[in-house]
Amino acid sequence: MNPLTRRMFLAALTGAGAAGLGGLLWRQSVFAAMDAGQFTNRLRLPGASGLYAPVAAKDVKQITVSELNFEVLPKLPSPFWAYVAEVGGKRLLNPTLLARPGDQIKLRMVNRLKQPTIIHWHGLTNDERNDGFGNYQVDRGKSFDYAFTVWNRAANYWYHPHPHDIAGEQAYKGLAGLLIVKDDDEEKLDRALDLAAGVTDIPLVIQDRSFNFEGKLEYKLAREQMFAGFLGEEILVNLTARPYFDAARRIYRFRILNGSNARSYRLAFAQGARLLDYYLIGTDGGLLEQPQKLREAFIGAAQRLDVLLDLRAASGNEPVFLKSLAFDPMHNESVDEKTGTPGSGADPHAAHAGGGLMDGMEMPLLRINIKSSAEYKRQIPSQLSQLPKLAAAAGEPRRLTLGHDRKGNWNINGWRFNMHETPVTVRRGTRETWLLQNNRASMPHPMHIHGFQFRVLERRDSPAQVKALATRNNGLLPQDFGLLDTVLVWPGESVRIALDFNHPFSGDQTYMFHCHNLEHEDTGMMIGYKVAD
Ligand SMILES: [Cu+2]
Repeated sequence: MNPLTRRMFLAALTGAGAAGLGGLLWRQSVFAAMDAGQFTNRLRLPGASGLYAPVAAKDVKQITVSELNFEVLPKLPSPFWAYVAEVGGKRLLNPTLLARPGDQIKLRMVNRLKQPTIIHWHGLTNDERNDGFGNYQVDRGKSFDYAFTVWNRAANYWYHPHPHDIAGEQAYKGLAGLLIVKDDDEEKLDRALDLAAGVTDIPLVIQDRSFNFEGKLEYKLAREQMFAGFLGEEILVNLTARPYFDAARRIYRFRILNGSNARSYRLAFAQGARLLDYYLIGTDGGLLEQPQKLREAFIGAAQRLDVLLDLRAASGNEPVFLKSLAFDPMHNESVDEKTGTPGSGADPHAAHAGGGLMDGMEMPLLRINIKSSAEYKRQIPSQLSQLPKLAAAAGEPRRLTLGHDRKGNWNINGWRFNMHETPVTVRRGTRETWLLQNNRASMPHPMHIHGFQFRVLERRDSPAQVKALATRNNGLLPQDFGLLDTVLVWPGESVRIALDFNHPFSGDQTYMFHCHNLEHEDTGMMIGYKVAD
């Protein structure tokens, strides 16, 4: 981090401590920087080798989980952990694995870290062994062989570490890659819009990070961050700080992954004060049936939003910024203060201020420069794909309440993670409705289920900033029309989801259901659940 940025950061923190003005100070600083054109680092894009390089997943025989050096900030090498694959004489870091439904993936993970690890294939339907979670982690120097079929539909999946208690640190230090499954619908869209991977069809991995004075990645959790989750002081896109991207006046597809440990974003494309329309075309589980026109959307940790941005709607050549709009992640706090917050360390307000750059602050993420270009006449198709029919279960839902104890330990129904227990059992082939209820005094929790994708049926008691984006009377957001593996549940909110526990694996299978705020996961906001055969 350059000294100017550090000063701005300190100013923001001091402001927060003195009068709660940190947000304002930080915002002013960032926008001053933005005006001065400080988005001067070219956005990293997947190339033929190196970071995010695309490769057919079935051609990858080995992924070595490695410690290496990587210039996250320009010319400042930092210790960095990466999934390394050698394919066709090329060395790939956190490769973008490409597959089609039905592909067989067989690869060996070799752990060269000095601690245990395991890879979780986020969003994919796998048997428990191939799903990859803490019970299957392997020690340093050991390896683990995966062999599975891609059962899921085309979508943007991803892979990341899932060891016990240390997933947050491992993901933070660099371990995360995309797994993109494509099918005929995807190719139809490519043709309709003349999209090309890495050029006009671009992954955007959003992650917040902090750096020490040497520009090295720093993961230090203050006590408040054990509670709130890690919040970094710089937002990186594709591991690029203050990135820019030169674009033509045409339609772009952005496959957005929130790869942050804990932070949520309220994503918008802005030209000056004007927000541009964009189109949500897909979610965690792939394409929606129809594009949904929006101006903003929330994305919680681990979620994916697949969007189209039509830069023909931008005026002049003023740059467009992808930014996160301001929001209040803990809108019930004021009520909380009257009743008194529970226990030391469990004060959401303290947690709120403890991070580097507060959650919910308005900030620019990526500058898009509009360059003159050849005429482009394509239009977004009105029909994209077909989703599996939504089949909800009858009867009472299974209730899962998100809260914390007096010591500030997050839990689900009062349960904290115990690797020897599976407090929930469901039967293979059955359908269930789960009611995810977040306590009033809480944080937004991005709840992730392993093994299955689900549909959202209803949102109740959503905060006003969320309700304002609802498009139907059961409170559903545009992204709730798609298949999801992670859903953001706001303080005080109740979200009903429909699950279909139908899968092709015989025998009992154990999976995880947890908060994807990785510090929450690591400190126990996770349960095992069993799919009984
Ligand atoms: Cu959480």
